[in-house]
Order: sequence, then C-alpha cells, then structure tokens
Amino acid sequence: MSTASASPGTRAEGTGATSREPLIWIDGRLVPKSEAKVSVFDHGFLYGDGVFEGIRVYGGRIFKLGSHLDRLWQSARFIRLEVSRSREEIDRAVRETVVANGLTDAYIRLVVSRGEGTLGLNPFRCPRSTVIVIADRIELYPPELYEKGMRVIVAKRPRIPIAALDPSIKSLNYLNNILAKVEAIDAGVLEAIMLNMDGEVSECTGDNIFAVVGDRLLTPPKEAGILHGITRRFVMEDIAPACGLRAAESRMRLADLRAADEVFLTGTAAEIIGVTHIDDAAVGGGRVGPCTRRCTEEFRRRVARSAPED
Ligand code: PXG
Repeated sequence: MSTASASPGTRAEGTGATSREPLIWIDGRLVPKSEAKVSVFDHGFLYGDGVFEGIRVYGGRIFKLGSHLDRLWQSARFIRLEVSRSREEIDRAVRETVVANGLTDAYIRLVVSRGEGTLGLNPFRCPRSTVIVIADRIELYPPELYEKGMRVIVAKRPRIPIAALDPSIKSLNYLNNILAKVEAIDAGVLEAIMLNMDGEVSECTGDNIFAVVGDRLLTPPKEAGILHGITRRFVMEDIAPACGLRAAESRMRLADLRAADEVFLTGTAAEIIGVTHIDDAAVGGGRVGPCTRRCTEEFRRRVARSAPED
C-alpha cells in the first residue's frame, strides 16, 4: 500500500518538527533518523527474525493500540521471542514518538527484532531483542482509487501454509507477500489475492478480503491462513452491524468472490477499499458498491470522531 501519491500525514504547526529530522525511538532513546541504526548482526536483519505492527494515528489517538500490542505479543510468543520492554513501556514509547515528531495523523511502525547475535541461526544466542518505533506520514492509495475502486490480480504463488509459518504471525519475514506483490506490480495493479495451498481465498499481500452477498459480509476464516487483521475485526464487530450487514467468517473459493455482490479489502493503511476487477473480470458490476461505500463512510466517521484505542 505504499505506491501512493497522497500524503495526508500532518505535522502539527509550530512544533518545529517540520524542519528537523524525524525522531526514531530505538531501545529507549529518541534519536534522529540518520543516527537510528541497528547492528548488521541483528537477526532481524540477518534472518527476518522478529515481529512488527503497523498502526494508524487519527487526530492524535492511536487506533486500536491495545489490539496491536496484543497481536505483537502473540506473534512474539509464537516465535519464542522475549520482548525486552514491558507492554506499558512500549505503549508509552509509541505515544512519545508520535508527540516528539509533532504528528497527529500518522503511520507507526513498531518493530521487535531478535537483536544482535552470532552469524548462526540460533535465536537464543541473541541476548536482547531490539525495539524500534518509527512514526511517519502515512502513504495511502490515491484518493480516486477509493472512488473508482481498484483492480487486483490473483497471485500464482500460494500463501505460505499455516503448518510452515502461520500467517497469523506478523513476522519480519514478508517475502511470501512481497513476491506476490511483485506479481501484482508486474500486472500493473496494486494488490494480489493470495490463495492457500488448497486453493481457497486467504487474504491479500497487505490486506484482508471481504465479500458482500446480500446483507451478509463474508471473510475467510483464520483456518484459511490469514493475518488476523485489526481492521478486519473492527469491520466485522463495529462497522458491519452499524451498516446493517451480518458479518461472518466463511471459507471461500475464487468463484465465490467473483459471484459476490461486492468485494473490498481492509488494512491499517488502506482502511476499506472497493475491488472492481479480479484478473480483468469485473466484480460487483465493476463499480464500488453501496455496502462498501457505507462501510467506508462509517469507518471514516468513527475514526475521525474519536478513534478507539482499545
Ligand atoms: N494481511 C496481511 C498479510 C497484512 O500484512 C493485513 C492483512 C491487514 O491487517 P491490519 O491489522 O492492518 O488490519 C496486513 C497488514 C504496507 C503494509 O505498507 C501493510 C501491512 C503490513 C505491513 C506493510 O502495505 N498490512
């Protein structure tokens, strides 16, 4: 989701933060970007050994920070990574980094890497994990894409199976997604639907996927091999009911998506965005449908009014 032209991230006036270098929080210190460095022996760099979160800030409120911290710790536990800071310390670090950069609407990247170790794979020879908080302007899909909807392809490469590396772990190892994203870029589009090894729809490279069928809002279940998206959950629990839609998890194949009334994607950066074509075939009449529009509006209204931080 990073190809975009729009850059609505706003730096507050009068803080001086516009003229200075961005400040990065790294292992307890806020340092200018040019000095924010990690060791070449960090296993996050050497092996993609670590976990991360991408988080939005709306009007100074950290959207779903509690849920992001829950997921970060779940991911860390799964890869047997001990986060070197407490939950409260990281909560504070996130807020401090946003304020220090004078940002009110932003994108936060929270990274916990395995830390510095030896050249061998053994993660337990890395004594202390490295924690990094980056707060930056958010790069979004171009605004007209929300109006017109977006084209996606179906990646030829399957989503990595749960048994090999559960996609619910938000690890630093994103090559499966990156290679599917390259397929999308080669095809001239911005996202790719990924199927699991059984040929079922799982998710996109950086977004979850939904189908509207009548008054039902369907999305692949966790067993399909997906990241348990925080936007996905917010849409299912809060946005769908407010829009008169009944949300449910449902295994689906491509034919189900193609036959749906509407298809849309959800993600921290994308929020909610309609899909008009899958591999050149129109879905939902090739337009952004009314349910997608209602959900998008409801989402925007809620985060603009008072973004929930739970
Ligand atoms: N699936 C995958 C594989 C993701 O990486 C989502 C779904 C949506 O989850 P949330 O919790 O954000 O609703 C994601 C998260 C980017 C970028 O710059 C996007 C994500 C992660 C990292 C980078 O495009 N999306």
